[in-house]
Amino acid sequence: MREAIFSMKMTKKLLIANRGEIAVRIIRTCREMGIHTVAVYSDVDRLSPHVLMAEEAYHIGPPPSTESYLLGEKLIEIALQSGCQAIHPGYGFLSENADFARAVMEAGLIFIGPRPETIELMGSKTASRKTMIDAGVPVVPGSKEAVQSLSQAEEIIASLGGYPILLKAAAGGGGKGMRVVKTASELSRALEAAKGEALKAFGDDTVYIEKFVENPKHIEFQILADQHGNVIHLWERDCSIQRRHQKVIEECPSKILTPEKRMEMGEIARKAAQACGYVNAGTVEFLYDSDGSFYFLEMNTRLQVEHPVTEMVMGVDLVQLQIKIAQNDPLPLQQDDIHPRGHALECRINAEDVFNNFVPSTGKITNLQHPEGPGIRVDSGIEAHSEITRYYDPMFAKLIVWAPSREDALQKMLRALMEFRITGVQTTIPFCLSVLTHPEFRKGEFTTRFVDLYWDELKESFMDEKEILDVLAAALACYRDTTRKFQTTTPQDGAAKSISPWKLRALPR
Ligand code: MV4
Repeated sequence: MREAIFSMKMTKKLLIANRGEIAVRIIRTCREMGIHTVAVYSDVDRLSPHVLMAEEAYHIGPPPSTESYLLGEKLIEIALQSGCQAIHPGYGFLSENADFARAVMEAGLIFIGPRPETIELMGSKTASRKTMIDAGVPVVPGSKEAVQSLSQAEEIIASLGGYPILLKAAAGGGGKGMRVVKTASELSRALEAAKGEALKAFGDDTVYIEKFVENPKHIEFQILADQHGNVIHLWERDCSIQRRHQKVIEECPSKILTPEKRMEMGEIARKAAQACGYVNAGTVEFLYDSDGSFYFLEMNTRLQVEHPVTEMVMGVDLVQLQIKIAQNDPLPLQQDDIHPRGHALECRINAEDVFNNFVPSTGKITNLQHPEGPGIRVDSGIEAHSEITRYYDPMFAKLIVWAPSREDALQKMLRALMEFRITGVQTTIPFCLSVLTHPEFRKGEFTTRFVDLYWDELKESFMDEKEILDVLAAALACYRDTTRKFQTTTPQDGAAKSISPWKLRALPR
């Protein structure tokens, strides 16, 4: 009887309002669930893997996302016309847009994510802080309301026990509109600057004050909540390794949490989800201070880039669970069913030139070989001959490894990164290698300041490779010159033979 009721709401066809690796990731689960997929694509994505893998695909517009992947109404129309029951937004683009979620529902479709009201509430830092305080979830000590004036700010700071403090945009997130203030003399200018930046970034100049936590770790808890009141957590991910507010390496579990602390934080994360009537998959972010205190930072109302490390250690498919929850199935797992096993690491692979200040690197992928073997997973949105353009996020793939222990996972990740062959664009693989081999990372003793703190050492380590690459490039240029000289008599033949693919394969990246 239960089966009969739930099968009425079975998702048979689903539109993926996204591109790249996450669109491919979602399509894979849909195939396993027998759900037909509808992809959408911009001009430059016409031949992308997510388009080739989906059962159907529709062109939506020119490359800029404002004219393609962000056109909510158009995506809804395509979903309706192609007979979809649901839309999966992935991450980024429209995934945390409450108006889009509402429009999807009003069109009679299922939005695979939380309720629009939850997205809205969590979009406001001041409103979400208030909700958490009322629910007994610890937040960083700070102002309850927006800061109205300099004198009011001074009062609040005095009540917090003084400096350092952090000014944050109420509409913010991702570090925009954030200003550290270390002394009273800086306050006035910092307040103006933070307001200006907030207005520019979010169209809202509301800022508030938090005590500045100087050496925190970024620990986040994965949440799953169904429409029947069941809320569970799937333990934590440590995402402290970031560069300019972009995560670089994530891991599960965190090296430093004790079983007691992990349990305590997990229960608080559940409480946080319950406090906002959370449904579907979500993430509760905490700042974790060196003394063991922790504070709610924000809740991400979407599937996250780093979700695979949780999948590997918990043995679950989060996309499958998202779809089941959205079609009103009860959670097939209870808290007691979650048994973490082993250790997982994820490296984000970006098309960026680490030897040139991480500028985006674009171009055609000429040669691509993924690492393989036990415990290795590559979630990629590209293939050989794909073109990486300047229009979208530079992250084109993720390398995830699983092993019984952190030490084994580290060794496996090093091996896998060195096995990764990609030519045509520069990638952040050398940077990942320098982080993974750093003694403080290996010890697990790192905070969100890791990259800044050890920048010189990290740079020296990956620049070493640059020298080798330069020597190899010079050698290759010489080799080409030499071969060309001998090919002047038969140019047609010579062009094809100028360098053996076997020799190319032997080159690092
Ligand atoms: C903080 C903080 C220290 N103290 N809040 C950065 C992005 C935004 N979501 C919150 N962030 C921070 N908030 C207080 N009161 C330090 C950071 C922070 C950070 C947080 C998580 C991961 C990486 C970070 C890098 C720099 C600063």
